[in-house]
Amino acid sequence: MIETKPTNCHFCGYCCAFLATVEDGRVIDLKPDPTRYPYDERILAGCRRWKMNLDVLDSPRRVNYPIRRVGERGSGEWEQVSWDEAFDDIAQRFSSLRDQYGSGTLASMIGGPHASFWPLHRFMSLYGSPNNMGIGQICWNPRIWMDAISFGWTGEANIVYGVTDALFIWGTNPAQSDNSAFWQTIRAAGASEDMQLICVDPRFTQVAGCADLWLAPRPGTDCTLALGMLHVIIEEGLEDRAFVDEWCHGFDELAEHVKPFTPEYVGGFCDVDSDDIVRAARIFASGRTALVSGRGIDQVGKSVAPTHRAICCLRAITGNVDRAGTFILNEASDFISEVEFEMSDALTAEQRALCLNEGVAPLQCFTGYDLVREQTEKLGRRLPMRYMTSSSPDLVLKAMETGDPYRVSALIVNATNPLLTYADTNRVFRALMGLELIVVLDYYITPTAAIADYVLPCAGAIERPIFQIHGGVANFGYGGPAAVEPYYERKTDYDIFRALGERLGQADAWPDETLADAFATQLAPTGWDWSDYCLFGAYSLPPSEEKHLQLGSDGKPQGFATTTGKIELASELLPKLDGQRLPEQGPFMRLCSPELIEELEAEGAHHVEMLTGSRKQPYNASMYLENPDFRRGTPGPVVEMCQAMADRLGLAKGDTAKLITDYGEARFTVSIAKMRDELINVDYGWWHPENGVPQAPDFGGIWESNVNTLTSCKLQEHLIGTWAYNAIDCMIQKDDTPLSWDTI
Ligand SMILES: Nc1nc2c(c(=O)[nH]1)N[C@H]1C(S)=C(S)[C@@H](COP(=O)(O)OP(=O)(O)OC[C@H]3O[C@@H](n4cnc5c(=O)[nH]c(N)nc54)[C@H](O)[C@@H]3O)O[C@H]1N2
Ligand SMILES: Nc1nc2c(c(=O)[nH]1)N[C@H]1C(S)=C(S)[C@@H](COP(=O)(O)OP(=O)(O)OC[C@H]3O[C@@H](n4cnc5c(=O)[nH]c(N)nc54)[C@H](O)[C@@H]3O)O[C@H]1N2
Ligand code: SF4
Ligand SMILES: [Mo]
Repeated sequence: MIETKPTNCHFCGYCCAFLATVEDGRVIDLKPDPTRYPYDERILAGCRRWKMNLDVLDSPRRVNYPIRRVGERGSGEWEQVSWDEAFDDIAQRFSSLRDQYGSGTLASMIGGPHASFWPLHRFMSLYGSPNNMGIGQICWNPRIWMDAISFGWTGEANIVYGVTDALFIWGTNPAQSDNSAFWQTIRAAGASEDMQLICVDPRFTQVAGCADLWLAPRPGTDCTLALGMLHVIIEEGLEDRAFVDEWCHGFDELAEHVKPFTPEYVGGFCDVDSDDIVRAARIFASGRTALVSGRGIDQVGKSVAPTHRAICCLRAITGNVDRAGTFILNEASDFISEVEFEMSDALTAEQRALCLNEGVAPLQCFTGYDLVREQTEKLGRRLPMRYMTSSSPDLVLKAMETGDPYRVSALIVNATNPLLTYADTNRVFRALMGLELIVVLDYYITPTAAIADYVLPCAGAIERPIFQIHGGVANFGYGGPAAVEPYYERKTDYDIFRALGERLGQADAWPDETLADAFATQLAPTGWDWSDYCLFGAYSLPPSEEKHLQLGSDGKPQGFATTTGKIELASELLPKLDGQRLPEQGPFMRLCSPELIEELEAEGAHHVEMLTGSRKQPYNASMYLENPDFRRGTPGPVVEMCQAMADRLGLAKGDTAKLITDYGEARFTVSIAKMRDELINVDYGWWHPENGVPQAPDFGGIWESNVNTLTSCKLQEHLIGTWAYNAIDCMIQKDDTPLSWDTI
């Protein structure tokens, strides 16, 4: 029988609506569905991935049955086992390890937003372990934390034609990371007379190419740049006086704080023309301004939190908060929030105390969470807890390596490939190789799965329903149903954690039999039925403005959910956590010791500044590299630099360059790009999925051009515990050994 079923792609966060033609439980055709959200012709026109869906559904690389290691860890010897056997054995071992070492002994690793992570979090909360290692600390949390501390909650840029006067794209490159609808919006802004487009990026990105003003600061100096803009705005009296007087706390302190940040000083420190700083500041303050930031400022180490705080201050003193066309604070979700679904409150005080970040990263732990919660709850909101308390990999790896302060012996790896994407591959590899039990949930035997004890095959898009809620910090969710039952014996992540949970005495906490049932439960408070919702594809309400003016039960404007009820330019909360009231630039993370620099300079190497992982279509981190069409266009990983720098270093396009830090080395093909001088930009995520199942000794080629062999997760910033992937350094030298990428 042939049927047409609605479903969604999930090769990126858009989760575009599709119609699947299904014959006997198999998808035989897939096309965009213009009747449901999310559908946007511009998205599909810009997207090269969606056509892969059919291939990925039945790729010969997919794991279709649970498999268990039989040989040495990493030897590539596996046996197929039944689900019951896998669940029984894993649950029993998790249980005895907990008896032996305590409930903190199980850790988890998660990655980008490929799946709903709350089933994992629920399982871990009920198991009693706070030890989730998330990517969030360097990807999402810094902005969410600093927004919540400054404004009482977080929000989104609200870009509206005819309303927004200026759009700042700061440390993000949607042309490659989001190369569809949002990128089209930016291009249109660049072309429009009515909206000024300002790009802040050390590289001349496609966004820079269509911007009215491009600022290319020295990496990691953005906090100072923002303080310089605040200086100009305040010196020139461009602030929104009425808004500042009524709704901002600590303006005079801020004014005093930014006095030294003259355009001349800031221009020198950031290596930006001081006139451009003045221009950017005037544009920011001249009307309705929206700002979108990204990885470029989330991954610079010590200055991450202050950079976000300084941007909050820019928005606040110019009145660009909760007004159309600027930055709109999100509403609490009408559906059941992520935080309730992940059941973090199930952790006892004793289990919370196992959180390794306590006292080390005082915001990104339960102490910090509770302080912020006290504020956000004034207006009935709560941040997701497990993301915001997830532990620093530095500390969890240390507990794996040394048993200090207790032994972390087991690991769940859910939808991530940490041997490529976590910092310091050598260290991650060593720590994981020493564990007693590793369970990986993935579609494929990735290099990380290759060193697991169990690989559990997951159902992906098309085979599972989706309700994408972005951590539940907004009243917005979208997605749709599965078109087919999972192929072979694959299971959804939800089914896997429910089955494990049931075996560990958690049955009562998993009342919903399927993921679709759980989504129906989650959506129920909105009055929507899951199947009706699936016909439409989104739950959202139009954003409302100036919510601080809405009257509370006491008849007074509700204000902002902060200690003072106002936007806190000077934070009353951060000093309680040993943080600063006002944003201050921090030092840069260094990966090369003076000894390494001296030794390699003597051999002709050069010490340079480095960015890593700048996004490039059509790949995503360590995924989609096996697609032959993609590889024809982008055959291998590159290190980019400007022509002048290549000339100075005696390098030419196509040469091989070896990069070295204290942590390791990796080799890349040289490519020339327009960007700041004295700076290299290095690809990330590269391995050889096309070479068959990864196993020892090369694990799919992860020791050749894996930029994370150079990086470090050592704690940099002492609020959130961020580390750095940008604004770091490395040694570079020419290398004559051919790269394996050249041969495909
Ligand atoms: N040097 C450097 N390192 C970085 C970054 C950088 O810029 N530079 N960026 C960092 C950032 S921001 C991020 S988010 C991370 C990304 O890091 P990861 O999320 O680890 O990267 P991916 O390669 O996307 O790995 C996703 C894995 O999940 C699997 N997968 C996909 N969907 C599902 C699913 O639904 N269920 C399950 N169980 N598995 C699934 C895929 O097959 C793949 O193996 O990398 C971080 N690391
Ligand atoms: N194709 C593709 N798309 C992706 C992903 C992917 O792996 N591939 N990953 C997804 C994920 S997990 C994420 S988090 C998002 C990230 O999406 P984005 O935040 O847009 O990340 P990038 O595209 O790397 O853009 C970061 C920009 O910051 C600049 N930058 C680096 N250092 C600095 C600095 O110190 N200051 C300033 N001002 N700029 C700096 C870089 O040059 C780069 O252009 O992308 C998502 N989309
Ligand atoms: S990859 Fe992203 S943009 Fe492309 S179809 Fe899939 S969900 Fe949409
Ligand atoms: Mo990310």
